[in-house]
Amino acid sequence: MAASEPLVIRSLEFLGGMAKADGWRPDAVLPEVAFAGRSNVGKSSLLNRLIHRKKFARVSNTPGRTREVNFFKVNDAFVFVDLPGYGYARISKAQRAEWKPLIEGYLSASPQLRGIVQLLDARHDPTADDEGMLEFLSELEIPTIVVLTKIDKLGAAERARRVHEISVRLGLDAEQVVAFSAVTGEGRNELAEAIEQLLAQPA
Ligand SMILES: Nc1nc2c(ncn2[C@@H]2O[C@H](COP(=O)(O)OP(=O)(O)O)[C@@H](O)[C@H]2O)c(=O)[nH]1
Ligand SMILES: [Mg+2]
Repeated sequence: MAASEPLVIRSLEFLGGMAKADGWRPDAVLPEVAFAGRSNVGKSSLLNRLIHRKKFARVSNTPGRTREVNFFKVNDAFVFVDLPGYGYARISKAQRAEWKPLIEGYLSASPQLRGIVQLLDARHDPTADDEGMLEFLSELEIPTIVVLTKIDKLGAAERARRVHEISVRLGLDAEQVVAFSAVTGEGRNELAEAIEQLLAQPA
């Protein structure tokens, strides 16, 4: 029998969106893993690759939902949470200031959260917002997986250098950092295994 791939997705159900820091969210019953990153970092593309479904991005990219926290039940066993992308230069200052309280509101209302998948663009240094987010997660002692997206855009030498640089800069071991490409699928199974490990932890 062929080894099965990690995190096989059998079902995916959109549960709804949380629009305000103290707003509605689905009952926190199942274990949750949340996905964070600045706008355009490749979050929708990563989720499509991870889940082998287009539904995730279709819902999350619907106008009005892009600035919400969106909840998806997977395999009737756990919940993936798509956090709003932050730091997009073309949105207004007021909209820019919205994401932080909303993400904080989500984090404080989520006793079943097992960890965060934090996306960073492999080609760029972490932004001030990225560093703020990572600092915040580490203060709250939330287990965090760092994913470097769009790794296909770098050559072999460059990518090794970037993985090293970014892990040193963030004070992580290189094993805590997953190099990922939504184009080639590289890193999909490594990320899936890391998520399975997060989900297996107690709350
Ligand atoms: N080359 C390459 N392009 C990517 C990758 N992931 C995303 N992109 C591109 O980056 C842009 C933003 O991606 P998207 O998934 O919508 O980002 P989001 O705003 O974080 O959801 C799109 O033009 C994607 O095609 C990747 O792994 N490799
Ligand atoms: Mg998106």
